[in-house]
Amino acid sequence: APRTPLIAGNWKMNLDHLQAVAFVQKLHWTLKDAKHEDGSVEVAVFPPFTDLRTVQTLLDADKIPFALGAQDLSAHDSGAYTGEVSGAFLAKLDNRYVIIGHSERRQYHAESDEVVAAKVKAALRHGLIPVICVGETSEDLEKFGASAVPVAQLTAALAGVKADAEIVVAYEPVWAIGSGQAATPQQAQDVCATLRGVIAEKLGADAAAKTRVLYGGSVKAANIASFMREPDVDGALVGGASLVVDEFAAIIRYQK
Ligand code: G2H
Repeated sequence: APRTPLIAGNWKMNLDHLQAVAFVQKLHWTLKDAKHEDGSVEVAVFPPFTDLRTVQTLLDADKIPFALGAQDLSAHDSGAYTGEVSGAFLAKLDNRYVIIGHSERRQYHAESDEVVAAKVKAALRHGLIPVICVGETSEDLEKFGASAVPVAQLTAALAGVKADAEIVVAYEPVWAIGSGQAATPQQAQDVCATLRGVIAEKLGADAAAKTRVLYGGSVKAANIASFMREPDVDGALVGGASLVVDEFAAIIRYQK
């Protein structure tokens, strides 16, 4: 397969830096000899900002093959932006990824498509791979169907992005987030394929073939394989189930 599957754990506002150490060590021991060790699946964890330094030190010291990512970043590089975190700081801490435009940021922090687009550019400026989250609410789904809102959000987020930029896209229907009610594999496939079409249109066929498109929303060990069997689903962005060592390890060990 041309695209290495990505299993990403979005911790949201859970696990402080001491709990993070215990969690990452336990996950690593649990996964000994798992396929992520041979590079056939990439694993990434997205802890809160205050954990990043500690987790980076642990991954580095114990040669743990998880990629590190942040849950957000500032659209600005430095300056008078109280409470914000620059992509430059994240890059210095060996972050590979940064989640941008998660529905919880859009909902609770009023992040517009314009803010998301500015953050995508900031991430790329600092050599970070943006994990661009898009998805429709249940009202959107009723009014416009599944793809219209995700397509509009991704189109806006890709404004000004160059064809050779590495990005990841995550389709997270808002009605499936933390609800226990995941999309069906067919629903995920349909929207992920449509989003790949947007990438092709905006960044070209090469980028569309290379870019990982993830599904997110109530992914767990019991349903991961059904999503991974779909040709346009290249991995998962996992919330709640990424906080339970055995559950997240089982997701990483999925068999198609
Ligand atoms: C969607 C997902 C992770 P959960 O937000 O980003 O969370 O798996 O808890 O639905």
